Amino acid sequence: RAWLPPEVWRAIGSRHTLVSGTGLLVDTVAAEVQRAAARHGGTLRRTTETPDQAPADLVLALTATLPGRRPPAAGPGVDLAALGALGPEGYVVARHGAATVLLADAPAGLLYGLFHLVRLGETAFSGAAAFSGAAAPDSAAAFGPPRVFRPAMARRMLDHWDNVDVHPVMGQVERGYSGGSIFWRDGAPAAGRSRITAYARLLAACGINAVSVNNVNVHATEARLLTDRLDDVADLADLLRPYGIRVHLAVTFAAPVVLGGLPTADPHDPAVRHWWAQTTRRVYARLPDFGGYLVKADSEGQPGPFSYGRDHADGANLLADALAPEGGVVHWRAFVYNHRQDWRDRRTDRARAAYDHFAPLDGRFRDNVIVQVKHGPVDFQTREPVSPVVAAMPGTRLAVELQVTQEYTGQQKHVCHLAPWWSEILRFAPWGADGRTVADVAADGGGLVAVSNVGDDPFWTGHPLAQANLYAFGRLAWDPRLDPSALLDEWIDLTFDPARSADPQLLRRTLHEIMDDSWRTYERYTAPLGVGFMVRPGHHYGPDVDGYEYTAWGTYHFADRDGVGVDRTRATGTGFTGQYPSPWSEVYESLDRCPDELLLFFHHVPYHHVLHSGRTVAQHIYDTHFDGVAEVAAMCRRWERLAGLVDPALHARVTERLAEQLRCAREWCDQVNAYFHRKSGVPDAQGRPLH
Ligand code: GCW
Repeated sequence: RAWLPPEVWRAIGSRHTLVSGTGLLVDTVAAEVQRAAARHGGTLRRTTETPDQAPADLVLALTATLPGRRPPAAGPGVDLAALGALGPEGYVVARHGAATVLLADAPAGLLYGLFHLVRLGETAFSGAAAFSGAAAPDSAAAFGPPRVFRPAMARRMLDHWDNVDVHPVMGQVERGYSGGSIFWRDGAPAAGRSRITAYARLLAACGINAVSVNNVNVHATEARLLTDRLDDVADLADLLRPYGIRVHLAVTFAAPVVLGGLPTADPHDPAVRHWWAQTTRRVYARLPDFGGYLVKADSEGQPGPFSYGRDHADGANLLADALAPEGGVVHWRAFVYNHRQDWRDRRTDRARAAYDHFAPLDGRFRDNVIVQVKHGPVDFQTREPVSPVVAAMPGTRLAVELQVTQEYTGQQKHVCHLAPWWSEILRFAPWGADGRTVADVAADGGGLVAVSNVGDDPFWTGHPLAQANLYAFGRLAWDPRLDPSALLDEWIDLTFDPARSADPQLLRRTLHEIMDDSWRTYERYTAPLGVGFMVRPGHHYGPDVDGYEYTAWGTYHFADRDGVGVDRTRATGTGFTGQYPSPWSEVYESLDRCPDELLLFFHHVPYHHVLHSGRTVAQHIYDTHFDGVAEVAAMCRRWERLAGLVDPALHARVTERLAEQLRCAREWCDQVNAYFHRKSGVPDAQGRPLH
């Protein structure tokens, strides 16, 4: 019940296909083709060496099997030499004589190329295919000269916040909205192994190649995955490997103490260094393709180097040194801030924390350390500026972390299609329009990472439409320039097989109408103008405007009778704007130039402040909240039109979730509007009820 149902393999499955090459992933490719052929009437021939000249509609070949790197069938040659090395995951697709040819230097390339052909469907064989990818400028071109596809990011990773045990407060999956873990059940590996294989296949089809299999908050049982429960991790790795996915593990910095019985975890202590080296050696002896460690240290109660008077470079390098001989990496999270802040203290600013801790360490991290930065400076809010850390560490490999799980964006009860938001983030140019983008920094560094939204729910993601977020994340990590709307089409094509629908246009149009703008709709009825939070403390679902206002978590809006927002300017506030390079440093500092949607993130303004839109802040709050609710009501009506056009169980599930979204959106609207009306006394220009 996700993308890649058997029907979407029709084009490939009805052809005569030749697969040549050896390797685990070539076996996977052949098995996929075989399964499709068995269903749709085609055939598969398999060779391990030079393909014969017998005719085929589709040739999938490792270049090593081609003498002189020339493709087998007759016709104009694909000049591979001119195309350059395809790399470990790249591939080339071409029409070649009467055949479609997919070539790769390495097995993973064949696998990703195969899924590319699935996306193309019949057009892959028509001779007039737009085979250049969803957003490439020439995507309308005919199936022209051979083109090479290579991922922008070498590592495209999902972090599961899954616990082996059920945590008393967080449940099994921390911030999981799709049931229990697909990896773990009742304290042991989950029995549904075929489900894990199915998951690996879904991930490979959107380009993901690495998974961290346990929560970054590492509790007692999960800590042991590193040592005496390593076999459980190796079992998972066996299931994920055939689809090119490497396993990573979240580890606790206190492991030498809690697992090794040492008196300290001090990174400078020789016994501690020895323990990590030994332990890591044992991990690789059992699991030679292990990816590496993921660490949340000195954050929200997790142990870290600060306890020993050391900094995060000392901590990260300790693990990096243990991993280096084995070829592993450590993903070291930059999500470090004081979660025991005094709300009365107006000078401490959580937004500053990651930069303040990490920017001074630039240049001190080993090559196999990847500092993993949340995309925004605070915490996965619906709207935040890009984290200034992205532009502050030129001598460090950075990975950018997104949140596919919808902790702050409706918890998979609300439709909130996040690809447009991620696309904005990835295209953002921290040094100004002509400079490198966030995507460039991630591509040159540690890649793109996201927190997974998957669980043991029959639809995988609780809300069936939330699958599109997972799909889009993988595709954007492969190519950050892809157009979000085109990606939605890809997902629709691969999931609903609209060609076979009774009304393909209605299906596609309705899904676009509901999903394209749904992130902005969500933004309209929740916290305004980038101020963030206003969610119910703890579980973070639904409105509570002052819920965090007098807590220790550092997430405040400072609304009073005159105005609202956080003054983060250098002139009068926390100085956070100074963490950005020019021009953003000046743009965000300036009340006039700051973009409306981030105004309250950077400035505290009176309710009568006039936005670029021409409306006052108070009127903007009222209008957007009413609009947001109306848009959700429209989503509900539109979805009704799809009854009978999609699987009835899926239709029912979405209907039920939309009803909850509408209820919750009204609640948000009424609470936020009532709150600001009561604080400010400003009436609504349109006289609507503000309660
Ligand atoms: O947003 C917060 C979440 C925590 C999470 C933390 C993090 C895993 O509320 O549940 O802990 O972020 O990213 O580490």
